[in-house]
Formats: sequence, structure tokens, C-alpha cells
Amino acid sequence: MQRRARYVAVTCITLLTLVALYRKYAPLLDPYGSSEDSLVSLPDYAPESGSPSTRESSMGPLHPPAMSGDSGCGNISSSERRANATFIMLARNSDLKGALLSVRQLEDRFNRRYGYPYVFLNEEEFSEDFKRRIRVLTPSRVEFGVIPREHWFQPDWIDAGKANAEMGRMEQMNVKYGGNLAYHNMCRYNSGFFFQHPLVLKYKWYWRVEPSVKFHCDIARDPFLFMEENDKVYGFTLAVYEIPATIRSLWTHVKEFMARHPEHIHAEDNALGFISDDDGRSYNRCHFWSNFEIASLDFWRGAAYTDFFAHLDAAGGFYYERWGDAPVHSIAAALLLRKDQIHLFEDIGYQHDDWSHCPRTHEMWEAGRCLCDSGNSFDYSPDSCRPKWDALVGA
Ligand SMILES: Nc1nc2c(ncn2[C@@H]2O[C@H](COP(=O)(O)OP(=O)(O)OP(=O)(O)O)[C@@H](O)[C@H]2O)c(=O)[nH]1
Ligand SMILES: *[C@@H]1O[C@H](CO)[C@@H](O)[C@H](O)[C@H]1NC(C)=O
Ligand SMILES: *[C@@H]1O[C@H](CO)[C@@H](O)[C@H](O)[C@H]1NC(C)=O
Ligand SMILES: [Mg+2]
Repeated sequence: MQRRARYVAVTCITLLTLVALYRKYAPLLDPYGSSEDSLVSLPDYAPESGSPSTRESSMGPLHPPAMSGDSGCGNISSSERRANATFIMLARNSDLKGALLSVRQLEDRFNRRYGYPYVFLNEEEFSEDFKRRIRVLTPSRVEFGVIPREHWFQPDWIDAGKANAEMGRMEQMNVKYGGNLAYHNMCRYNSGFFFQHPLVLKYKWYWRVEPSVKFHCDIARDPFLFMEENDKVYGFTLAVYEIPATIRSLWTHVKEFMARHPEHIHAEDNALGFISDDDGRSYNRCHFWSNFEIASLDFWRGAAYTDFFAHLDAAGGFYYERWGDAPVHSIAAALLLRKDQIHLFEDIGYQHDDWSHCPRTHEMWEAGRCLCDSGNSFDYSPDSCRPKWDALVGA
């Protein structure tokens, strides 16, 4: 036993030394490689996929050192199972600075140990500068996609005169982003199309990330595998109230959908109680804040949500009103899933704008080496829907 332990230790040290030497000197073996090629001197842990990495170096694709779980080397993440998952960030070229900050924190707090890939989406081509500055932050596969026109822009069947008039009215009434056409396109895209993008189709799970968000704590376990292993479908951190003027007729259309498609509604054990205080007669405006989401792409691609989105889209509310993807996703998750398929990631410290979620218990906060102050968490402020979630799940 002791001899085996010594043998294993020597083998491990030798292997690790070789890997370290290789990482250090590999670029020198390829002095003519472009700067882009040299970015791939670290292994690409992207899940098995048909298409080769877009960034193979001239030495061919590299793989993490093969170390099986029982090699005795301890738990080296690169040898552990990965989910079929990606980060997704929708961004403009002008969002570069915020995008860098978000990726840097995600890498430091989580992904440097996991190597999940990234997909960046934009209705225009990303600039070379955007790609170069993002890629330098991570050895993971990073892909940049352009959104198909028909998925982004206001469709022809929308009455443009009516949409313009309504946007003008919302602008006058100071409805946040009400008069901003690009924002309407973005909300509709995030509601009905991002999961169909060709670069996204090859994945089952995603983690939505926005520019300039903050990750406050170390994320020690793999949230994607957690979702998979616990039969979860939708994960969130913050829950807030929607602005009433943006969703004037949304609930009317949701009720229509429920009447027309009872086969899609999980009436027995869904989370209707989170979004309605009167058993479905009205919407209490609570929603999961969708700038953070860890969820199943297959759920959005499935029959229930496809029918749900088609029903809402046909009503035109993404343009005649300013329906956000957050209430649309949240209402769908609350009605079409069992409530135990929705997960609150209490341990993921997160901030968007000034609103932050910080783990409540001292143990969790300490284990995560959190930068946030639990006392400043938004969760139990009057504008938070967290108490409704707690009540629903009996927390
Ligand atoms: N490519 C592209 N991305 C956009 C556009 N508008 C918004 N986004 C992205 O869509 C997401 C949501 O937009 P935000 O401006 O953050 O909207 P918000 O989170 O509701 O509001 P604030 O963050 O408070 O401004 C972010 O990832 C943005 O980068 C756009 O016109 N084009
Ligand atoms: C290593 O992995 C094994 C099996 O997956 C697990 O039981 C053990 O707790 C892990 N150890 C550490 C230090 O994470
Ligand atoms: C990942 O998930 C997608 C969508 O469900 C699927 O099409 C693809 O085959 C999966 N890839 C792997 C390697 O399992
Ligand atoms: Mg935002």
C-alpha cells in the first residue's frame, strides 16, 4: 500500500511537471504562430462536439492530461465530468468593457477550474478588438455569433404605426426603455430565439451572463451538473417586481394561453403561487431576474414553451407594450414546470446594477470567500420577491 502510494505520488509529480513545462515552452516551439494561435496553449475542455475547435493551433488540438478519478492525484477538475453547457452573453461592441469584467470574475470565481465554453451573440459582427480582448481572458473555447436578421428585428406583421405610437407614449411616460426599439428587439430575442442560434444548438444547458455583472463568491461546485443531477430546469438568484406599465395586457394573454393549452400547465405542483396571489386571476408582477439564468435550453425548445412564446408573440406585446424576457421566462417556468424543477442558487453571490444577492448564512458566505456584505443583500428589501419564493417552497 505504501509503495503504491509512493509510486502514485512520483507519477503525479512527474506528470504535473511535464504539463507545466509543456505549457511554458510550447509557444516557443511555434515561434511563427499568430498571437491567436498562442492562445490555445491551454487545453480546451469544451464538451464533445462534432465540430473541431475554431481555434486549433498548428500543433493540433490539445487535450487535458488524461488522469482518471482514481489516479490518486486528488480531484483534478479536468478529469471530472462536464455538462453539455455554455455561457451565453448577448452584447454590443460598445459593451466590451463590461463584458471583460464579467468574464474575468466568472473565470476567477468558477470557470478557471471548469473550462466551460462561451458564446457571444450580437446582431452585428463583433469587432476583432472585442474578440481579442475577450479571448485573452480564458483558455476556454469562445465563439462569436451574428444573430440571424429574422430573429432580431421587428417582424413585418407588427403594425409599425401602432408600435411607433405606443413606443412614443411609453417614452413620454418615462417607462424605462419603453421608447428604445433596440431594447424591444432584445427582449423578444431573449424570450424566443437565443436558444435557436446555430452556435447554441449544440448545448443543453446555459448560464446567461451580462456585461458588468458581479460574481461575489467562489463557486465550488458545478451548477450545471447540479441542475442535471437534481432534475432542475431553471435556476435563478434574484427575484423582483416588473414595472406595471411594461406589461399592461401580458396576464390577459397568459390566461388565454392557459385556457387554450391546459395540456401544458403543471396545475398540481407548479409555481403559480410565486407569480399570483389570487390563484391566477391576476399577476403579482414577480419574476426571476433573467440577467442571471442557469437553465435548460431544451426547455425553451420544447413544445410547451414553443406554444407559449408563439401565443405571446402573436399578441405583439413585445412592441405594442414592452414585455421583458424576465416576466416571459418566469411565467413560463412557473406554469409549465413543477416548482421543484426551479432552483434558487443561494450560494452564488451575484450583482446586477446595484442589486445584489449575497449568501445569507455565515457558513456559506465564508466558504465562498464572498466579497459582498450579507447585510446589503437585496433579497429581503421591500422590492424583492424573494419572500414569495420562500413562502412557496416553505423555506
Ligand atoms: N447585441 C445587442 N445586445 C444588446 C442590445 N441591447 C441590450 N443588449 C444586451 O442585452 C442584455 C440586456 O441589456 P441591458 O441593457 O443590460 O438591459 P437590462 O439588464 O434590462 O437593464 P440595465 O442593465 O439596467 O441597463 C445585455 O447582455 C446587453 O448587453 C442590443 O441592441 N444589441
Ligand atoms: C474527490 O472525489 C471523490 C469521489 O468523487 C469524493 O468522494 C471526494 O470527496 C473528493 N475529494 C475532494 C477533496 O474533493
Ligand atoms: C448536447 O445537447 C444538445 C441539445 O440537447 C444535443 O443536440 C447534443 O447532441 C448534446 N451533445 C452531447 C455531446 O451530448
Ligand atoms: Mg443588464
